[in-house]
Amino acid sequence: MAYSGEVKEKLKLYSYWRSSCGHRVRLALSLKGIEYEYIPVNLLKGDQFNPDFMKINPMGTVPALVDGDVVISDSFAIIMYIDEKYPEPPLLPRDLHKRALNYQAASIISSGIQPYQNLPVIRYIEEKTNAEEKIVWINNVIRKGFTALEKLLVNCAGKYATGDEIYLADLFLATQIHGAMIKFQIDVEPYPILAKCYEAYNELSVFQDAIPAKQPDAPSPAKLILSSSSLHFRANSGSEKKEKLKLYSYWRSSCVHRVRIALDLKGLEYEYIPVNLRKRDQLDPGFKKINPMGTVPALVDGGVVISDSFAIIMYLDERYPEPPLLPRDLHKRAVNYQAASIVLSGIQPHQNLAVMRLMEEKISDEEKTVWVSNAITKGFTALEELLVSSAGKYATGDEVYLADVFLAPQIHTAVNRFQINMEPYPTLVKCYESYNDLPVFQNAVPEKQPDAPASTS
Ligand SMILES: N[C@@H](CCC(=O)N[C@@H](CS)C(=O)NCC(=O)O)C(=O)O
Repeated sequence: MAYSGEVKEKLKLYSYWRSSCGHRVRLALSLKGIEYEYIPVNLLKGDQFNPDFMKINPMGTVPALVDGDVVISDSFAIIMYIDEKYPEPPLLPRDLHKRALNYQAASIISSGIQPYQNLPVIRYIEEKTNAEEKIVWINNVIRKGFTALEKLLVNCAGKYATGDEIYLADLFLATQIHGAMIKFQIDVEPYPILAKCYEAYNELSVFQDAIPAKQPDAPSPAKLILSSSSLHFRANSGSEKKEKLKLYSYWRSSCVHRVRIALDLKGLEYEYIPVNLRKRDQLDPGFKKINPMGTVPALVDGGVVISDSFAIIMYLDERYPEPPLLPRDLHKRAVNYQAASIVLSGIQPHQNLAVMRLMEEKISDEEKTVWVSNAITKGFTALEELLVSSAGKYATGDEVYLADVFLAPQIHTAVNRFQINMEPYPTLVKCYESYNDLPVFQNAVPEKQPDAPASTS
């Protein structure tokens, strides 16, 4: 496959008509007015495992984007890259709190819903249980996510998710709602804010054109006459407050582990508030007011409440810019986003406590172990390939960046909790050794947290 060449070559998007992740990227490209070549990858026929495609995306998933010499996979990473390379119109508002809400909504979908409704996962559930259980599973996952999104957006939605302009959250929301309704027949009536946003999206030609049924590889593309409509983008400003940070944490959670590293790298002090996941404190109504997804971490910074490690870390990096967690170089930034997102949405959702409990109950303890180890192996193989050419002492060179903040906890968990053999991943091992030399990383490990059982320290 020829994907390197002139810098000004037309962008290439590897996509599958039905993929909600590809759908997000199509929207981003169209909103930016960027033309691209659409290259279909038929997921049903297994084209994603073709060795040529695996060279482009070692995770074997769509979307993947080729922009001259830059090859990026993972919709989150691609969209962030597009927004940084082609800044107009912006996909993130200026106001830091509103930006964080956008990151959070996007991440609820990319790591809290989509990984669980992904084709291999639902095929597996059906195979190991039955078609009925599969439906229950999909319904639960989507309803949990939609309930959290509805609560998250209640105070900020306007015509769209975070006001009257289209931003990142809308790209993720539009595609997730579309998939839920069309693919899984989910009724959105219980989610009036989401339903209202969805109606607003459907009035815009950019959204109308990006739907799965209109893609060149869709089985019978519906040809509609489109009306053009104009979009208005405005940056927002807001006030910020300075108060002591509060981190809701559980010692063993790899998601909070990432945030502790980020806080320590920034030299920020914080109050540690334990949420005992084993005792199901995360489902307590009081905590669910802080994070409607019922997961840790959650961060409170004065009047700003954010959940989801990715959203929190992006917020911290924007609010407290030194030292930066993202390099200046756009390609290197994209590699950081991609590595973080492989961990965030490609690995961690599959080793999450709630999922493992469910697997134990519905399938078996043994299958659960195989499941987790497959997810980690697949992710680590992709990370190894992604980072082999960029790594120095750390994942993308000799400075610690976002990728490292996600990598260190994931490797720590894999080694200490799931006994994964790291021999096939020499780049990851080298990075892990470098992290272990740094006090910031040493102090953030689960075993050193105030709520860790005494036996682990
Ligand atoms: N994408 C979210 C995932 C959060 C998440 O799944 N957290 C886990 C701990 S690592 C949790 O709280 N699990 C409890 C549960 O699912 O009940 C993030 O990065 O914050």
